[in-house]
Amino acid sequence: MRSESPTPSPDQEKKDFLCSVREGLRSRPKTIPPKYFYDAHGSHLFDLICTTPEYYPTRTETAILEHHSEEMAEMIGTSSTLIELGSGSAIKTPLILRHLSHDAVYVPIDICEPHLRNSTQRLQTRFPALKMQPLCADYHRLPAHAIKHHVGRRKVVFFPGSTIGNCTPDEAVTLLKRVAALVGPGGGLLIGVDAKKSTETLNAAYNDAAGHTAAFNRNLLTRMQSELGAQLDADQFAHHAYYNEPHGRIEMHLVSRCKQAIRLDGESFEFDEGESIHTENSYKYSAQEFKQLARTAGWHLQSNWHDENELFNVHYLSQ
Ligand code: AVI
Repeated sequence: MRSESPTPSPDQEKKDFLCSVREGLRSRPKTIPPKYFYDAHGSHLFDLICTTPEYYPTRTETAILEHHSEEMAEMIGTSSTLIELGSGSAIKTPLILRHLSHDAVYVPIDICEPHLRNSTQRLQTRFPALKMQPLCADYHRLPAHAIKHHVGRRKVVFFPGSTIGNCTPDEAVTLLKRVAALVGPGGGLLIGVDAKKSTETLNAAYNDAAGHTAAFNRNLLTRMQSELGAQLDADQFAHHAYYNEPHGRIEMHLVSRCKQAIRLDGESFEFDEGESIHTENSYKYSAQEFKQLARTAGWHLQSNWHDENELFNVHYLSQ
């Protein structure tokens, strides 16, 4: 296992975080991009969310992969370079890796370095013959030439977990075009996409009884305090997540419980009682809607797998 490409320096990461938060709190409505959920603690909280009874996407997608991974690996090509975007704990990845041959290469890409290191080590122990080239990076900023040394090999991106749903549809098209440039002609994309379903099921999934999603959301405030020196009272912000049906998305917010201010880097950001920071969207797509979206980005649907209740889809796309 060797690590490619430089990790963004801690100074640069802090600057980016400060700029994004400052810009987001100046805008109306106030927003903070969801990528800042994923420091080591946030990544751990996300893993906990995935184990809750209410958060169906993880177990549903895992069951789909368990049943169909052999067929999926055949489509990927058993000697290909498999690139995983936002690999995180890479819990589902072994389901695919177990069918790849020894000359395949696995390239996990994640923004959280400790998470990337630990999960790659775990996978390397389990699949010692497989070449692994972890890359610590923000995949939204990845240039097309980021995956070097793979000339002549088929490249396929694995993007599970419906993370594409955290982009707006326009951003999703941009990202899908970027993925197309990354894998080049003949490349493929195996992607998990959460489907539209009842408001009740969706609202429960983002408001788990154990409170892991609330902690995940509020971790943003804790990060602002510890990393940026923001002065704020985290207890005075409430987790609020609901399905916005007209937009086909879950929205997550941090809602101010009172009139208050956050002080950050010499600036004061005022909040009215009930005013929110919009922290995440999670778009849901029917199989047909996603096929159409992917088409706009130049991808063609080759295969689709789903569970019997059609809660979740896994698509294989080619260019
Ligand atoms: C990573 N992403 C697909 C998750 C989702 O469902 O949108 C993030 C998440 N947010 C709250 N719970 C899970």
